[in-house]
Amino acid sequence: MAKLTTLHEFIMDRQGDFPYATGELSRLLSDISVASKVVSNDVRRAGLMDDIIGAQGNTNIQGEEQQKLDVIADNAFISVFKTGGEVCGIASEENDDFMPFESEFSKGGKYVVLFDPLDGSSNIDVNVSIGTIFSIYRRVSEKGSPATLADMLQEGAKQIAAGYVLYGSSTMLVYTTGFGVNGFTLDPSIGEFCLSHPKMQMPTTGRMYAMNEGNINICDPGIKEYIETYCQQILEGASKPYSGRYIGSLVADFHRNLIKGGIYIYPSTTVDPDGRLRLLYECNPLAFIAEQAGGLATTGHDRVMDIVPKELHERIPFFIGSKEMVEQAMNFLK
Ligand code: AFP
Repeated sequence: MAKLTTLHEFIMDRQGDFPYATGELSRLLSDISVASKVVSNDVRRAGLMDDIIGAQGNTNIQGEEQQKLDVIADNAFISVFKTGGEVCGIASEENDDFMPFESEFSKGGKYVVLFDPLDGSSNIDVNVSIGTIFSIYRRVSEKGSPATLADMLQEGAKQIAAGYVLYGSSTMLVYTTGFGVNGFTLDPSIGEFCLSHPKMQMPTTGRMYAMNEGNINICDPGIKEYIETYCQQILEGASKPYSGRYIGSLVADFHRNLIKGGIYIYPSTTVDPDGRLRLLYECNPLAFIAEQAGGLATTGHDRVMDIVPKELHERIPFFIGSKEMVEQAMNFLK
């Protein structure tokens, strides 16, 4: 068997991509991998443990019912960020406000992390793939002081790194630091993420579309037209229409499209006029990965990573995936 490259080895080898690197980003990425192994372990045995599965009994700021695993995952990540020393504050989908870390040790950290600890958590009880999505920015506030809201509200184009962990048929960590996208599969026998998907590229087009089509009559009619014209017809040279594939876990739908080609659409609707997905925790990190892999992420009109965020839990309409497919869909909205 060929020697496997572990995530840790890979991160260390890549430190040279940043000429003045001090190793903090490398340590932060390693910390994320540690927390994700803890969460993966809990996800894998959720069905057996009453203290892991089911609703927590609270709703989060989004008005969504929090699952016990949402809270467990949130705490696992916050705990590694608080104790690592590289991060001066975080914002998470599960918390109303951002969290500046108060210790002297953390105040010296130069990064902030914004994350969705468990995306697709309504799928937990039915054993369908879920994931963690994260985004790392360099702080804009002065080092040595607590993190501020301005540290959190930066355009996606300023991300230093972004990634996700998919708790699927295997656990995978996929990330970028702006030098391409690489994917690592957790080998449970050695407890290490190992490089399994080097230099990931999203096909420029694909044959799968993901949308909650229950919303088809409450969104821009251009979307229905796009789906009827491109996705549900037998196009020239094809033997059948595209396949509709909607998991309801963005991270899982995105991962499939990253590998096989496809488009994910969550437009604004009359029920959610700003869309449903969160700019800071879901859209920006996946947009960074998509672009690094040759894909595209827009609101249907504008590039996601150019949006200047106005608030922490801001939502946007989201079109992400294979470049040609996203461009085609956008043409119907003009
Ligand atoms: P949850 O994390 O609250 O389950 O939300 C999942 C999500 O943000 C995204 O992962 C899904 O694609 C989308 O929402 C599902 O929304 P619908 O249930 O409206 O289709």
